[in-house]
Amino acid sequence: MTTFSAISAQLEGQAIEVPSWAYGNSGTRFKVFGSPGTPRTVEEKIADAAKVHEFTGLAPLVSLHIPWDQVDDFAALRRYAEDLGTGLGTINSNTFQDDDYKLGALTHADPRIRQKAIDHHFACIDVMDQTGSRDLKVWLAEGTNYPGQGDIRGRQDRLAESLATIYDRIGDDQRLVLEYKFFEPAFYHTDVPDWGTSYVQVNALGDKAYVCLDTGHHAPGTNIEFIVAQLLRLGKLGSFDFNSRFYADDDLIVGAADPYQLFRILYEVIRGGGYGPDSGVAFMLDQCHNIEKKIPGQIRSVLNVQEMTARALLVDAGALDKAQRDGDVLLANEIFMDAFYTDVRADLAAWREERGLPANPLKAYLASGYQEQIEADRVGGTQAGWN
Ligand code: PSV
Ligand code: MN
Repeated sequence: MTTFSAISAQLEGQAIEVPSWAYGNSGTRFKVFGSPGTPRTVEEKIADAAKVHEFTGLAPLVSLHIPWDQVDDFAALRRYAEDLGTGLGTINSNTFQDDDYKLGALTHADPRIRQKAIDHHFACIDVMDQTGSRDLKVWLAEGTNYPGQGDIRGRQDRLAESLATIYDRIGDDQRLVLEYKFFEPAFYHTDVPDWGTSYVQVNALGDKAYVCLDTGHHAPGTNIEFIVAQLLRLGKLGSFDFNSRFYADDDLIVGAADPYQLFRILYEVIRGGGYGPDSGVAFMLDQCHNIEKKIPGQIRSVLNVQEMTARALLVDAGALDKAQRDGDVLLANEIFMDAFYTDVRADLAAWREERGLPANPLKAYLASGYQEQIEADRVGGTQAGWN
């Protein structure tokens, strides 16, 4: 099997974007729990995100959601983030919290509402110009609840037209990534339910449009690594939203529900050329921490991705290829499982120390006093959440 020292250089430069909304309060449709120390402002969210990077060296960018993270001066926000040792990453549009969008946004039958949604995306591109962000991530809460409610075909056509209008505004160094989700909030049909639909739509747009794969947005049992392999093969895997699901879009800590699935996904990423300095794939978390502390939750998440990346890099590609060609089913599977079962935690701890990072980032964060400090300082104001 490949040794850790043979792959350790490949762990250099790994970057996992963290979502600003992970630091705010969130919950289920039953209850949103507040928690001491929760940020009240975008700046406080960024300060918390910067801690994740400080202790792990893995999270150099914070992804923003507009309008949740709307500020008057995004250039100043960028400087603020950079002063804290982090940066601003993907900009997420939001067309799912306005009454006008009840029956759709980019797919709506009413041209006024479609234009309003397009204008929102133009505003997001203006933000990107100031933050220096590369990616505009579009997730649409659009679809219908009842058969006959909407014209499924017409909605696809309107979606294509709206996306093309937005895409025309995307700058030369920018990209549009279209996220899919198989259900929720619409339950009968969803306008971008799967990777195929996202692929068809972005392929029609051009070279600067890609698919975003959110790991929580598939039916149970879906072979997500197959989708990864296919999209990389097609040159259209733009980004990941990492999280874990047990039942639906649970948005739990990545690698918590099924570390082996995360390993398999990362193996296909590496196999398909999606990992490393030349890859255009953006790795992002899209998670919420409803009951656990948020900053430690994010630290645990990026460490889970790092750990499974290291294990996936350990797969002996040459030996695996030979076993596959020889038709040696059991040996091929054993080579794969050997890497998955390898405990890399001690090696990663040493690897971090060599780079001036704490061997155990979670423990170091908890001992740093930052959590106690924000819990004492952040009194009053309105805690951030999905608003
Ligand atoms: C939708 O479920 C989603 O995955 C999209 O990425 C949204 O932008 C995000 O969640 C909001 O948390
Ligand atoms: Mn997502």
